[in-house]
Amino acid sequence: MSNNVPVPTYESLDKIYATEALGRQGPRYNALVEKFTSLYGRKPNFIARSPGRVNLIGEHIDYSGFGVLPMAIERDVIIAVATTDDDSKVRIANIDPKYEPREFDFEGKGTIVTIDSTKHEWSNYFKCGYKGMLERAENLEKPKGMYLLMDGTVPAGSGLSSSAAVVCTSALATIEANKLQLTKQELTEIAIVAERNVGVNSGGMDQSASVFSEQQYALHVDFVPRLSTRLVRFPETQPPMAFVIANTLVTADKFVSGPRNYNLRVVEVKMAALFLSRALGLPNTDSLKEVFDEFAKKENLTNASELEKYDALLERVKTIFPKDSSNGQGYSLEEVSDMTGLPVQALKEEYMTRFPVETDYYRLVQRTHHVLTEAKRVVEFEEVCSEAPANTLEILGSIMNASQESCDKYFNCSCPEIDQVCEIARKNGAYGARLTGAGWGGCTVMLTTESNVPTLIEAIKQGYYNQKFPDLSQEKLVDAVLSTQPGSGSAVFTGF
Ligand code: NG1
Ligand code: MG
Repeated sequence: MSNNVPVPTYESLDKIYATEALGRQGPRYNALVEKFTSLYGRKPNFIARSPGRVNLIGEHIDYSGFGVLPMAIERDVIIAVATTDDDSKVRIANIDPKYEPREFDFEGKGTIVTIDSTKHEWSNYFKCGYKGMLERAENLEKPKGMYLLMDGTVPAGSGLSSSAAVVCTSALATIEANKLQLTKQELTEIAIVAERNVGVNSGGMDQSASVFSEQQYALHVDFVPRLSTRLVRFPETQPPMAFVIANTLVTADKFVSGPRNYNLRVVEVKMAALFLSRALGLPNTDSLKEVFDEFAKKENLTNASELEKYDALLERVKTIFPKDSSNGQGYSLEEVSDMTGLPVQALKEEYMTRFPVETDYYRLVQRTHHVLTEAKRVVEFEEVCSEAPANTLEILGSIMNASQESCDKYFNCSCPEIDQVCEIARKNGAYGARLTGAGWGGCTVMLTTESNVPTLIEAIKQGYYNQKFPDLSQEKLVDAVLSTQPGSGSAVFTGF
């Protein structure tokens, strides 16, 4: 990958407008404008765009407050928008007929719009961005009416963050339609909180990657003390490196299975932090990042390297957890209550009411181990990127493989199909292979060389798709394995 692109410093949305030519995406935009015009009998005023992302390293640690390293992909959501002063209605249609057109009204300043998170409904994701933005625009008496047509190319439920791409695009469309003054930082922070309205207690990695990414770079995202991002250069390797994404085509819908997987993990890591802050004599917190920071302070490690701090805490937590009564399956809620000093009822109210969970045991030891080692791997990965030693590909690959193993063993967010694709990849020239995104299905990301991309893709077709999905159409197959370049973030296109 070439890395001679200047580092842009966008500060406000005034500068978000895309200046680059649309290149090979041009025909898609033209088709969207044409369909829009025939559907609504008017031309769009602008098109808002936000991409999906692939996470290179740092899985399931954003909601504990640790930094992550995703990059945007070319797949995205684009929404053509026309505004009207005649009403404050929103009419939204989708190029894909499987998503039926919807219409809703602005319900006034307090409510903005009702989102029924018990229903799995595509327009809810649009409503999230719309609602989040208008909640912020306190001075706006009456928002514009909107006509919208959406086209998305991020496969849903695949760990490439189609959801955040929709929410960020809808937030951006609402900003542009109502001429709101906001920075990228504010747009992202609002989109993060707004997406929780669909019922998933998500972290902030996806929205940050979608908004802030730049072509040719990975994006380091920090959440503490507040959201901040920096671009990370890929090392120039010999032979040149490339990433390939392969979708297992097992859809893991967090909306449906959240109480047993994603939302449960969020609760488990918070419980672990509550226990550790108490057991280590630190200020009371439910964030593992805060435990990490406070522990370093208490142990006088402020001058130690990040890696040394992780090692010290990892060593300490090895012996700090009590034995569980379930023979290694995890702690019962009563045991968690004893460990954290919070009554069962308080735990339920604080952590399981808005986002319900379903489980008998909470696996705090395993989750803590994953989060701390994974956060350490993010630091290691970036160090290797900046130092670019001779064996860069081997080291980055082994970090990715260690991440996969930890996701599987300690965070239990892999699945047999992911394991299988990773194994095929490693046997066919991938230095590293791991799940990306939430897991339990969805996509894998693999590190290989540019020249090995065709061989790797062919091996996955033969060894995985042809075996598991023999009837898959050529079109779907092309869609399932993608070689991708780091893409650019959110933008608004005008001039139609
Ligand atoms: P996916 O499922 O890929 O959109 C989710 C979360 C992220 C992060 C990853 C795991 C949402 C919107 N995103 O990503 O914040 O926690 O899982 O690293 O839920
Ligand atoms: Mg998502």
